[in-house]
Amino acid sequence: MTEWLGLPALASANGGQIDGLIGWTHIFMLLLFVGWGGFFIFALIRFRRARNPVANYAGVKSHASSYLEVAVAVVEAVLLIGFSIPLWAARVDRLPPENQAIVVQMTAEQFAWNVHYAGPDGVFGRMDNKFIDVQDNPLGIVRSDPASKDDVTTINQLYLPANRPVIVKLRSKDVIHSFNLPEFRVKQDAIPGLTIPIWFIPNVTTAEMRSRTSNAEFQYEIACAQLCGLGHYRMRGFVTILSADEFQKWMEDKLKENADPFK
Ligand SMILES: [Cu+2]
Repeated sequence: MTEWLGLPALASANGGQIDGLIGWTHIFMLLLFVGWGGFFIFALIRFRRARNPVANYAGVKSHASSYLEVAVAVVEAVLLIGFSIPLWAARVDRLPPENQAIVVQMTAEQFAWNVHYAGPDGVFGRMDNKFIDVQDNPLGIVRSDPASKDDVTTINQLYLPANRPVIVKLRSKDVIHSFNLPEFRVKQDAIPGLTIPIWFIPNVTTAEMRSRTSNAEFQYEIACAQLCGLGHYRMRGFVTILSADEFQKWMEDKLKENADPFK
């Protein structure tokens, strides 16, 4: 219904609502543009100098323009109160329960995305800045913490299962970045000092999207949507949506890799 907007292909269960809101906003704004534009042209002709050589000190008596303005305000209030605020509340306030979701910590830094999974125990290992090592431990995970033993980390590669809520806990190590997944209609700033949760339900696997777009190289991307420094242009990650089984397998492979001291 919103193809005319030319948005990227939709790949999340919740994105349709956002597209709908964007569509309605465009329609209302188009109506406003045409309405006010028409009124402007009417005023130019109606009050032209040739017809009104002397200024009219009494001015307009009719209340038509006041009613019009009230109507515009009502439409805008409906957009805001009827659509935007409930959608915002649903997307931001009501997170799905963590035990039914896959929870990922995403830490932005100049200029990469650090992805952190809790592993089978579901508990993230502690992090401490004094253990940060740019090469080996960019998140400063405390290796002596038993909860960190099965943690899985990747850089710029976010793997997720399809059709399950994903909660991303967004952090930043340095400046403000913005986590943008265009196909999932997700965009949230990462603010240093804050952990901001966002959630979405991806419902089209990478393989499905590849066949749908007949592009064998199709990749979902993570874009940084805030100019965050000189390397901003290369702050680009990838999202791979797998089926539940494939994701399970990927996670097991990662755990094996972690356990292998000669990796
Ligand atoms: Cu950035």
